[in-house]
Amino acid sequence: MTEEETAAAIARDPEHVRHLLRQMVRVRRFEEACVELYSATKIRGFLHVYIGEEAVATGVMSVLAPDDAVVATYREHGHALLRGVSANAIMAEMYGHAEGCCRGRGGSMHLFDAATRFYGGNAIVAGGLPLAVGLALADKLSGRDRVTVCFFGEGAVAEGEFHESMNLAALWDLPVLFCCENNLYAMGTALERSESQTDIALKASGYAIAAWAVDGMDVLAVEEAARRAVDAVRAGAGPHFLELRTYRFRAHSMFDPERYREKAEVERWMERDPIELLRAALETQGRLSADEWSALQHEVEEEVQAAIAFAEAGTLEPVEELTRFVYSERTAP
Ligand SMILES: Cc1ncc(C[n+]2csc(CCOP(=O)(O)OP(=O)(O)O)c2C)c(N)n1
Ligand SMILES: [Mg+2]
Repeated sequence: MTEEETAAAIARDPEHVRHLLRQMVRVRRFEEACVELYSATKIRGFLHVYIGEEAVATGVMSVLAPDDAVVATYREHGHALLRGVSANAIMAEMYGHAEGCCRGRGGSMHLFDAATRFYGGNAIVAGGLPLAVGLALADKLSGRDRVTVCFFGEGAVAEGEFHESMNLAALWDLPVLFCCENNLYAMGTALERSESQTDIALKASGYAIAAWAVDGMDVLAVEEAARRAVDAVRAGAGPHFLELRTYRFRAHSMFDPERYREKAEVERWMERDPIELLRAALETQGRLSADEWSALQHEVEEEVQAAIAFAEAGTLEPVEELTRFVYSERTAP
């Protein structure tokens, strides 16, 4: 967005824009704490953080209705939090504790919550796409007025599932919004080293899906694009596709020495930190005082610390229960 457009959006509803800032800070602080807890071996297994990409999930999630469905990847702690899964239930899940949103069976990569229609947490690259298409197909066949939003990385476009999902969503005219989080890298592979066509929105257009690219570091631009797309999907205009251009500031996971990109590149992107951009814009417009900013940070910190305390006080499932909820308890007649 231009400076004028940003100023106009802030003037229209400063309270809402502060809310978006708070949401991004919640995701950032929650994950910074996860990184510390991982180093302290409180959280085990894999951990992929979304730091730098917060504007994407925040802007999109802001325009969804409670009844809509969300499908995400293994980089999904923020998506779960923004969808309304409590920080307590997520942190306890990260600890593998029974009080977690999947009773400790999912962990970082498989957060799931039926109550908020949050369908994961999917560790398989592109694995969420056919799931989203199926959810949207079910809604269409049942005549339900709901939208399914599917987040996935640009690495997913190299998978057959991506192409099959695009084709069927378009062919069957399904109420699904695809959100490609294009952070330019799939683990250590740069997009231009794996794809002959790096314009991802164009790939979706090739399947006759309305698609466009958005500045994924600008939460107001993301929200505006998402509103336009979700409104169209809800109105029956078929699947839509957003390519959200973003960047992860941290390594792919906790096991990544980052030998595939230059520090200078990371630093250049960090100059467009989505949180700093919005905070600066609010301050320039006189809509965020120093006191309001520190109160916001303090409240977020309290939420995160309470979640850690909740997870610390959690319990492990008894060994006898380990296969419960993993396989169906119903036996064939
Ligand atoms: C089908 C499949 N192949 C390989 C992997 C290993 N893997 C995990 S993450 C990843 C990179 C995915 O990159 P992208 O889709 O761009 O998402 P990002 O991590 O950048 O958010 C790969 C190859 C996997 N999980 N699933
Ligand atoms: Mg990527």
